[in-house]
Amino acid sequence: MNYQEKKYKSGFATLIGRPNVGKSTLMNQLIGQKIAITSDKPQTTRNRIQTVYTEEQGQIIFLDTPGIHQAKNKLGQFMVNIAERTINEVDVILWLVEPSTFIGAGEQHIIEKLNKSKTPVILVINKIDTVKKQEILTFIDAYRDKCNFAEIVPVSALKGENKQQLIDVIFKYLPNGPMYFDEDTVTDQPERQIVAELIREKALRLLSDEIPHGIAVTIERMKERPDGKVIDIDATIICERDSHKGIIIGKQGAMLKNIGMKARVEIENLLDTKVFLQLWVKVKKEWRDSDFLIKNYGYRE
Ligand code: GDP
Ligand code: K
Ligand code: MG
Repeated sequence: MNYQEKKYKSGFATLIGRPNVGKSTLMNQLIGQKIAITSDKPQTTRNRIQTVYTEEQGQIIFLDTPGIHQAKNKLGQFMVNIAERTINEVDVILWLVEPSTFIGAGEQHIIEKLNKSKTPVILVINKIDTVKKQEILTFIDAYRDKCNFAEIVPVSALKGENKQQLIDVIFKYLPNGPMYFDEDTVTDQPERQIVAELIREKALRLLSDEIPHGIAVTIERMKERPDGKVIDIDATIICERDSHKGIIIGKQGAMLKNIGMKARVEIENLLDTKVFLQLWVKVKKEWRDSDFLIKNYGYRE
């Protein structure tokens, strides 16, 4: 196909914003598939995750990043670096904000970064399902002058409200270009990585607040049985303290069993086959301050 003649458009769009504003939820909604895990805990997303949206008018490659926040350790610094670096590498930036007129230090920090960059910025006011319709204009007014926004689009990532409108707006800022990926490609994340992430998501969602920041998940084995009907998966949840290990396992193993059950359902969906999942828990003190262990647990740039 000659893409110049056909006016095919393609390019990169990055999602940025404070932790928990709904970046991963929005990306999953836009591509129509759950690739990035989500939860109500900050620092759920640790890697840069690339997904591909393909339709007749073109192809959008989305980059979901960890939120921009104050780093407290090496893992945190690694995450912030990823988020900040992508700003200048893409064709368009989607800056997600909460539906609020309050612009705090976190937003101010992002505004400074954006004003230094030449990339067009679409302000996405997310979670509009939580506010009254007539309030939306006041949020737009609060933000309008903060940056030279290319567009402002209110959406609900959770409900999919204004999804197509946002897609069309993104295409306006993409150059003519080739189809970079074939239409079956959805993500650059290896299956093993998504499986590990789905387990981490269930742990994040089920455990109390202080533990989730300190966990990682590794896959030791992922193997199809000879009959081709079941995949056996052995995975380990890494935590930082002995006391955390006890909580993750739970009374008579109840918590670990629940994490495993919920993760298995989604892994079976992803792999489209039956899964036998076995989970272990291991303590590695202060792994988040070790470059070696951060890499070892799958966080690579
Ligand atoms: P991220 O840290 O920016 O990637 O945020 P997540 O995608 O992990 O979402 C954080 C929390 O906000 C989750 O509990 C989501 O279910 C919730 N959330 C995301 N988008 C919406 C939305 O449009 N409406 C509502 N009500 N909740 C949302
Ligand atoms: K989150
Ligand atoms: Mg996220």
